[in-house]
Amino acid sequence: MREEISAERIMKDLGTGIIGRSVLYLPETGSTNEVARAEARAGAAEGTAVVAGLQTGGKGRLKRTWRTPEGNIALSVILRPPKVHLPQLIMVSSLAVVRAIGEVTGLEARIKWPNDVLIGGKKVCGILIENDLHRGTVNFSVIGIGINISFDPADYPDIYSPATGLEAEAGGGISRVKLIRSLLRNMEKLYLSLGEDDAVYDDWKKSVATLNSRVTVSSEDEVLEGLAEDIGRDGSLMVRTDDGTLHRVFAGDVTLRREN
Ligand code: BT5
Repeated sequence: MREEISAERIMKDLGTGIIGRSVLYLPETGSTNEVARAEARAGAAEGTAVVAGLQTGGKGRLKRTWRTPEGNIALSVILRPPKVHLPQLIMVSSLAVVRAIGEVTGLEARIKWPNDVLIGGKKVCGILIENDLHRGTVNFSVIGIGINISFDPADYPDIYSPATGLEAEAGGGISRVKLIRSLLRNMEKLYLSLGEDDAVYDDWKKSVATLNSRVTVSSEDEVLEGLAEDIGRDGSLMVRTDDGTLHRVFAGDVTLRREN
């Protein structure tokens, strides 16, 4: 029997001050990011989380599709950060996913720059951050996180890179409620420590699997091939092409292929 998910079960004794102080649980929706954006526009408090048990119109980056069949997790959190913290939101969210997976399953997950979380080289989570700015200030950011729990990639032949789910990797059942609670707690801890020092950046960088490997980075106007040498505090990837030039690549408009 599938575990029951509810806002009450997610919020009970959660112990966070901001993230998850209000949770909206929808058994089924189009896209939690769309719901969260509407909630944010209507004035929802920072930290409000929208969780769905199934998405019918889940969004990836660059107008791609994200699959959330029943039994998986789609979650979006509304934040209202100062603009200087925007580049760190992907660090906060991807590292929080890595830590939550570690806590709940014991599995070691790694980050594929910019926005994927992998286990054993297979994608287990994708993150889509959407920012709403007005005249240089942030109205809100929506952090959308999709995690595969009970997911069989064979059902989706259109998924182009290797994918997996936590239950297949762990070899047993995973509590979605536990994972969501751990994720919200880890997000809060990391989010609140932004700006204090470089701890979030340093820890995130240690979890990025892309460094020191050869990569192909595709954007609309160019394809770069080279060595991923470093990652900046602004989240940009530094790629050294074979002619010796160092290129700084920003996440927004690129896809990345790791060459093995
Ligand atoms: C992402 O895009 O990986 C961001 C996914 C964000 C999903 C969350 S769920 C909660 C919130 N609400 C939303 O509507 N979205 C967010 P991208 O890097 O563009 O990767 C998309 C590609 O991953 C697709 O084109 C497929 O090839 C592949 N894909 C789709 N569903 C997948 C899945 N469940 N597991 C692994 N790969 C998948």
